[in-house]
Amino acid sequence: MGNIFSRLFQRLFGNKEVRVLMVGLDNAGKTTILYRIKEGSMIKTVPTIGFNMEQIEVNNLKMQVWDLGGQTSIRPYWRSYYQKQEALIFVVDSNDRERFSTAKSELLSILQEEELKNTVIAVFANKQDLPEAASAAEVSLALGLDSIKDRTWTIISTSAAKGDGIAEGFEWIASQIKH
Ligand code: G3D
Ligand code: MG
Repeated sequence: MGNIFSRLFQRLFGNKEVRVLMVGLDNAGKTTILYRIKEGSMIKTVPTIGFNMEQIEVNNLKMQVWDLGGQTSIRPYWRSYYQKQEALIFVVDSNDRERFSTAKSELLSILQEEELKNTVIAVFANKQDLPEAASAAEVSLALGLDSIKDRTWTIISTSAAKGDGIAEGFEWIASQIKH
């Protein structure tokens, strides 16, 4: 176990790839998105304990995508991954209106992290395949994205279940990082 982790960290620190940090409340769809972009197919996910990482290439840009577990108990550990992240993906379950305000607080606290202040932000309004899902515009309003003035951000409609929007989201990130 420790060995796997130390090899991962070696790879992390010895690597010149761009780092993308994916966060959001539990059940938003982070792990599904990660495997969707990696494999192009949906896999059965388990709640993330700790983290998952996948290396992908988008428009000739190599990325390490980190999926950090969303459980409240491990959120304090997110901070260890913040350094040297170039992009942030914030995943929202668009069908979970009851937790939009919790998601908003979470996003606001992440935005205040000093180590993350230079990241571009892509909000994924996920689970758009569900009939009652809030639109990206509604999610944007609920999260108060318009009040983010000092960062480059976008919101993208995604369905990790169907694969919609995921590639577009990562392509937006790649284009922003190349600028
Ligand atoms: P997390 O890593 O953010 O905690 P997961 O979230 O990727 O584990 O996904 C949580 C649940 O939501 C999973 O369902 C997963 O299949 C589902 N899910 C993820 N993305 C979508 C989506 O775009 N549409 C729909 N309809 N479901 C999605 P289970 O049932 O395995 O818990
Ligand atoms: Mg997960």
